[in-house]
Amino acid sequence: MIDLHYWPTPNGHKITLFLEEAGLPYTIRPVDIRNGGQFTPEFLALSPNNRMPAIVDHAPTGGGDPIAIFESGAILLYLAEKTRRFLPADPHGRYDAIQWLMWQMGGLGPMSGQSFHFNVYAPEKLPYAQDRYAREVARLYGVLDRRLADRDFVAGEYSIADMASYPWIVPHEKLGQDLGDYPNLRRWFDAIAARPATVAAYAKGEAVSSGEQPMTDEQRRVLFGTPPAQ
Ligand SMILES: N[C@@H](CCC(=O)N[C@@H](CS)C(=O)NCC(=O)O)C(=O)O
Repeated sequence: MIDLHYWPTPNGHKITLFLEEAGLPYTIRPVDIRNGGQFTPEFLALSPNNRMPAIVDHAPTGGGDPIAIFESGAILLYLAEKTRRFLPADPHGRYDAIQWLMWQMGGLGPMSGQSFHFNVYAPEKLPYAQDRYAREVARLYGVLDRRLADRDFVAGEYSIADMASYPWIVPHEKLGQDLGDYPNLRRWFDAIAARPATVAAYAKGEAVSSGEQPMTDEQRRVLFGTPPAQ
């Protein structure tokens, strides 16, 4: 019913987390971003920003033609509205979840992505960039830790706000962050990691691409340099 255009990165994991929790049938269509899968005309027709994830729902809510959606936050909202799950119905809870989803999309995700890049991928070590993003990620971890001080999940019940943030906390060690400094975040992280749907979602990712092999020069050019002509 749903095609998921996907590669096992944090933004990709967000969507498998939802689909596994909801038990929706889906087919993974791998987009190998190291080898240019995001630049094919077929994928760009779905996701003009040449970034995965994207979905095509062949049986959209209300019927009609298949619907294609890119941007992981928009996909999570769509799936939550389609299934009426993982997004509270009352306005207070609903906008709690939505504002923390936006917080992840605009803050935790991009800052962690830059921190990862300068810690792991950058061919030269740039202490200014590493420190700048490490400090910002630490600040965001602190925000999330305080939010979780008096509730199990970001918006009370487990929601799309948690599914959006969790995959970006997974690489905390590579970002030089210590969850021991954030006890509420640590408890939340361990609780989500133990959910059967989380285990299943990450196993799906392993089946698509196992682990991080060193990137070739050509793969670095594709992912971080000049893209092929579109
Ligand atoms: N804001 C986008 C970001 C998606 C994104 O950055 N995807 C990365 C992998 S995590 C990607 O497809 N990269 C391909 C490229 O940089 O060419 C979302 O949340 O969906």
